Amino acid sequence: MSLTVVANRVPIRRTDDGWKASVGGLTTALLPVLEQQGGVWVGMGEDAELPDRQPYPQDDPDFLVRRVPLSEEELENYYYGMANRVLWPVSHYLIQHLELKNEFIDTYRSVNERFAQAVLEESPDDPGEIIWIQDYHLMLAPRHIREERPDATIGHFWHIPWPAMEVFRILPWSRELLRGMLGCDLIGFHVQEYVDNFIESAEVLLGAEVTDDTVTYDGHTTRVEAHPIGIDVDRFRRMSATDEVKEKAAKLRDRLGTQNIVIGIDRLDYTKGILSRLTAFERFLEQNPEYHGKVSFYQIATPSRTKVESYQQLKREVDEAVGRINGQFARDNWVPVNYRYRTYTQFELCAFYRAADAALITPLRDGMNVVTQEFITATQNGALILSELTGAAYLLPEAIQVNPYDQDGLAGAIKRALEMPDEERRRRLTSLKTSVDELDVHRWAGRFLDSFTPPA
Ligand code: GDG
Repeated sequence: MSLTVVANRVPIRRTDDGWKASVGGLTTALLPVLEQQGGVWVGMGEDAELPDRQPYPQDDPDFLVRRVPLSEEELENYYYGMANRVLWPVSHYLIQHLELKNEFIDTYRSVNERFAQAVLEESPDDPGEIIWIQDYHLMLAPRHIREERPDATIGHFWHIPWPAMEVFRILPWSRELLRGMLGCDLIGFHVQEYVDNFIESAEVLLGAEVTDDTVTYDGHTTRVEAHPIGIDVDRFRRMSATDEVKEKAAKLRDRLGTQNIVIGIDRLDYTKGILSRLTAFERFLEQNPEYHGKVSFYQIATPSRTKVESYQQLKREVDEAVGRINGQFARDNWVPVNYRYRTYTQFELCAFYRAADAALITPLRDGMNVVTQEFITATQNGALILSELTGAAYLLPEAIQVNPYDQDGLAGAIKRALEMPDEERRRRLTSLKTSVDELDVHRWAGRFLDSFTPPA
């Protein structure tokens, strides 16, 4: 058996030292499988100079990288349009950011067809071959592949929430998109809530025949299962125990100079709840003057989708909120909110995780949220405040769970985290670490792939 992975992005990038595998959960999980079994990874080509076909590693190739070259206009409509301005906001229930344009879906259709074509060209037509498609960029590709290759084994993993049927049906193309997905044999989501929402969408919108874990439509049955994703636990554990990370963490604590540090780490995205987190921290400071000068909030926001207007506006609003809070509360040597709009290395992120007394992870919606798992793995005694509207919340009951829209609740949770008795902190963290170990991303990939052949 070999594997064909199909994802929006290819798993390698050019560095000063030549081509390297990118760092990220998906790549970490799937490259070892490709290295062992061989296969191909199909992803978009954003740069016309790069070859369509690139064996990797160059010297002694394990697998093939196949690019689907996209023009700037295609990238604009398929990626920045349909993926980021339509499917992303709808799936996160944030429909005020939805922009429906015909050119988005038209290009999405043709790009999905081209991805399917590349799969058909590169993926061997063997009975043992598994074609594994990733995420919301590629909803229509499974059906195209199925039409050409009725016996293919096709899976899809959806990394974001699948919304309630009533929300998904807002999309004028909801039925077409569902039909596209139902070309698969197996569809994976992080948690049962999304599985149930998907099955209900297929039942109501397509009149498909369903059970608790299958959808039968047009003579083909698709299994739908929860497969929660994890992180590369060993890697994060090892990184956070290095002298480099320990020194960076100690320096950060010295520099901030407060007894308590609370951190937030996210892509700058309106789903992550950064603004409401900032106003909750402001409320915490208003309500708890005894903490003035004693707590620092450190928010890292990594630039993301900067071409999209909603993201530009969010950046302005976050800048403004940080200015307002610091303007009101900062004094002498104390800056209550430290805000960084930039990208860090994973080592640097580990130092932040290790330096923090508490992490404030409060998305308005999030498929899983793996920053949570990175923090749990790296911290030695930190407390976790986690939005109940994340996939992670289902798996981590020992976190302090909050409704991210409830400002008083969030402010109270910050106080509770900072004042949590040591014994309770330790007990919760031990249990959280056990859950995160269990979710490990290598196991996730193994479980998904094993699920194609369920025990008889
Ligand atoms: C989607 C779903 C689901 C962040 N800043 C930097 C940096 N990061 C890394 C984090 C973490 C990752 O990015 C973000 O992961 P999330 O899970 O928070 O979110 P999404 O990007 O929205 O991903 C999500 C995920 O897919 C997996 O299925 O959990 O729900 O939305 O790993 O560490 N990494 C580096 N520098 C940064 O500045 N190196």
